[in-house]
Amino acid sequence: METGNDGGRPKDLGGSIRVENVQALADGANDLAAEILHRYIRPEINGDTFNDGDSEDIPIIDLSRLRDPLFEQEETSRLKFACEEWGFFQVVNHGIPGEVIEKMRADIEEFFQLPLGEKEAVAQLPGDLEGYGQAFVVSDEQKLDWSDMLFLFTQPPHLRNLRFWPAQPSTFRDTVDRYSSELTRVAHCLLGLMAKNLGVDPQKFVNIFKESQSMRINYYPPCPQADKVLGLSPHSDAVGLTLLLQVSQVQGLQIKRNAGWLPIKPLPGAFVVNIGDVIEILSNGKYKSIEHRAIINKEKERLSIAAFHNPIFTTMVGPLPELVKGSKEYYKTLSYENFLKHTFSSKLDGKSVIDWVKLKP
Ligand SMILES: O=C(O)CCC(=O)C(=O)O
Repeated sequence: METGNDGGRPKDLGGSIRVENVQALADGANDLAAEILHRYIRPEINGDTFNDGDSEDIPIIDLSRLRDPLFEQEETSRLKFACEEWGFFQVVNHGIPGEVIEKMRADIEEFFQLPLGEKEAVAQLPGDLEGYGQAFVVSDEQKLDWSDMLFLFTQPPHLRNLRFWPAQPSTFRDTVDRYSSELTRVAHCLLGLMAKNLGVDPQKFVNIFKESQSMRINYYPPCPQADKVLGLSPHSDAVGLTLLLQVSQVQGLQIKRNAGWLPIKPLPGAFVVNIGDVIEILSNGKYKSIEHRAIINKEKERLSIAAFHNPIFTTMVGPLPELVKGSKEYYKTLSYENFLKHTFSSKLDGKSVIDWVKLKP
């Protein structure tokens, strides 16, 4: 595995106010002082509406059919429908060896079981995003998510900062290296097909996203007040395309569909894929990023790994001219760096970032 150096790594994107480690809080959750718990309790979720659809309705894309001339067209149309009508879908038969996924699961679980002091060897530094800690905490008043995370820049290898890559378990770095390369291949295949469906040169689309992948590894401890807290606040992803692996069998992902929350039940071995804000902007709104959140289980921990495929930081992001033809531009054009700076200076709040990029009618 190549080791990291500083060249080209984004700097000054912002950081997060340091807050309590949630896994440690959860260990004593039954005796937690009311004023600490208060920061996590969300009165607003009491009145949530749920989508009466079925989790199993979410489209399933079979990558092996996309590679088979006999089924390619039908599956490509299914992908188009998934992107236009859902913004979320599951990908099966993606070709990533089961042992790569299993090793990733095992190493992540082992990392989060380490004593707090050992995990903190890769803790975030003030003002930085990478490492073990939390994100999007920008004020001492805001409600907090019931989760910890490890955030890493994973591709290309020269952007890695191994300072934040756990040395324990000893296989962790090689495991992430392999997993992240396999995911890049799947993401590029999907991005190429999505471009084709949009009428954009597939290579152009792949080139926009080819140089940058980051990973957010989420740890959601159980909480005795699970129905009153959130693991991750409602948000859309400030990226191109996300490939999410649910590490444990505990469910928690919910997506906003028709104004109600729909729980998602990942198929064994599948990735849950979602369109991010950058594709919404590039496609001039033809494909939309979808708000989602994570809820907490009362008894069991939950882990997930979100792999984000992003443009490089200097890329100007705006509606692609070939997708504006004959209509209006619905979004401003701005550098991806500025877009991220805005994202990381705010708390997670639904689609507020994309609303900020939208041009007034
Ligand atoms: O844990 C999940 O299912 C969702 C994770 C997520 O939305 C994220 O990391 O951005």
